[in-house]
Amino acid sequence: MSLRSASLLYNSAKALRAYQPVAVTCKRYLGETANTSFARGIFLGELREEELFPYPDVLSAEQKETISMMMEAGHSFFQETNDAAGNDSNEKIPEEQLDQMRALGMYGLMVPEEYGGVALTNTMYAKFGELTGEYDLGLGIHTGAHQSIGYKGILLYGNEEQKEKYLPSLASGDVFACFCLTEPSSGSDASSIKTRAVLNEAGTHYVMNGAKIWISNGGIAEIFTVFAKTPGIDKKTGEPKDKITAFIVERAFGGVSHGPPEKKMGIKCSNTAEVYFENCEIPVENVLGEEGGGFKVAMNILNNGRFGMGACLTGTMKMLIAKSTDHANTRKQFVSNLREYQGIQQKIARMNLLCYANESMAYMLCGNMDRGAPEYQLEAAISKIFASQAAWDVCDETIQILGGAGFMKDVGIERWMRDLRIFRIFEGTNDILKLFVALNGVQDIGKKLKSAGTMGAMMGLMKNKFLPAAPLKCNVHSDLAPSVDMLRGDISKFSVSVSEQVIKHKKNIISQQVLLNRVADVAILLQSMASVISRSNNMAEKGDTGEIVLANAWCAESHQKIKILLDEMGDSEITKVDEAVLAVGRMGLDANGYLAKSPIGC
Ligand code: MYA
Repeated sequence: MSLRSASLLYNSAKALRAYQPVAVTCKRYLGETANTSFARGIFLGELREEELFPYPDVLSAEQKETISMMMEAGHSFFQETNDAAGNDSNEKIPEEQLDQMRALGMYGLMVPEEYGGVALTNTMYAKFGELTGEYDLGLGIHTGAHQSIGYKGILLYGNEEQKEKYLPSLASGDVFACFCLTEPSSGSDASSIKTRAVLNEAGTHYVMNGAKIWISNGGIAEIFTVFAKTPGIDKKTGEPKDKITAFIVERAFGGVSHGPPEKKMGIKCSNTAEVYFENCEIPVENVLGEEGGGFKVAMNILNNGRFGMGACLTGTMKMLIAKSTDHANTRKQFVSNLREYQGIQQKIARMNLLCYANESMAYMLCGNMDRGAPEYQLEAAISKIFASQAAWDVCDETIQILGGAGFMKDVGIERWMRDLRIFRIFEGTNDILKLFVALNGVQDIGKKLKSAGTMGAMMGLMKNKFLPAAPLKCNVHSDLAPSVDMLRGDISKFSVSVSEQVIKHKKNIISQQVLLNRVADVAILLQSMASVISRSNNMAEKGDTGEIVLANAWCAESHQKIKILLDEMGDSEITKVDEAVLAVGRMGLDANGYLAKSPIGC
């Protein structure tokens, strides 16, 4: 790492202190507390354009300059010092390199200046996160597990004493943090954790016992954000009932130990380990947030951190696209370079569109967080689902375009594929997050239908069936009009179709996972259409209409997919097909493996 780069980053951190971080306010959010989310609006047939326009442009000129300098320093670090392939094969980041990262301020990117951090906004952090995505996902998980979730709880919920005590050493990277939620019997079902903490008789300490698994940084952390059950009383029944509480636990408290580093498919240089708590005594002042309020603390840390994945994987996708175009532009097969063939052009188009939609959603999310959006949990889940799937698809196509070369270890794409696989699983599996998105929307529809009464609801649905969501009040570039019309029409049809399913299935809709997956898929596509329209319009307003072609292509393709998904939702023939497929699944489970006999009789 060159000193030049290091000083650049120091200077940029200094420059940043000259002005307010998150200086952006957005009037429309002031005083509002609930349900201002665009994604929630679409379930109700509303196109909440005040949540959509203008596309967040939240960085001041100085902040843009600062982040550019930091990116330059970061590129130098990754190109000159970091050895991603070496980190992968050694399953470790060398100590000297960790020191360089400390010196660069990479462990305290969003920590306020008074606690020794670089005080980046969400959007600035996202942009810097693109770098780790471009160069080394394993290293990104090490730093991300530390600051995106490891000590995020202290930033979001910590009181002044907790912040003063813990943030400086975490921001400097002198000590590492981790996020301890998952347990052997509690993965997606996060509220079923068994780790328990009980107040001692003196009322001074909680005594914690339990085990956590697959904890990123678990073997190297000194500070643990731990979720454990604590005894409480059910407010409704007055009966005893355990509730989840969040704790800041220091390894130094004693009674904390960890297992060996897990052997993993990818992100190998990041440490993953089991963590055990055995009569670990935690002072009462180390409760994070309210006693019994830990589930919401956990969920909100995850919500708050999820934009990082969308940003980070934007960096990955851009890098993979560049490798693909480079190969397609230079590799000759048959009569011409690969670039001349439609099959390749289609792949390059799809990769670009996926990256564009992902980037648009990720920066819409963190930009809205920066301007004070009170609610973004669905957008965060959607961004995480989309980013992890899109990056996987882009990587898969990169390997396909490179052909045999893509499969060779030395060419280096296989590492990306191994690293990317976990992104669809951790930070909430895409499967569980899809259900989360769909069920939240369905719940809102249920409430609306209830308040309208059955007759009123039916009449409303009949009326809305043929009406697109209201025309936009704000001016959108005329070339985007077809996309806006598709979005308006699709939101309306989506809301009506899901409402019909809510009426049909009533409470039983919770178990209709095939249906709910379709609902989530449409919601994700609608969020992506809205984001690319807003972003390309923002560029057009600045005189650059070049991205409209991307937005229109994405919207046209998404519109086609939505049409199919909505048709499937209401079609009784498709329902029969679904049932037949599910029956095969159940038979497979009963057979405990493959169902059929050998076709050759042996
Ligand atoms: S960490 C492990 C990640 N684990 C998970 O994500 C667990 C997934 N499970 C869940 O999220 C929950 O259990 C689900 C709910 C969603 C299934 N926001 O009855 P409920 C409220 C706000 O539905 P359940 C890892 O992998 C809900 O409204 N509130 O609950 C690290 C309700 O409230 P109320 C929420 O059925 C990997 C209450 O909770 C949310 O039990 C390392 C109960 O709800 C929410 N989201 O299950 C990654 N959900 O009672 C490194 C629920 O008031 C990262 N609620 O009605 C690095 C990234 C790279 C960045 C790099 C940049 C540099």
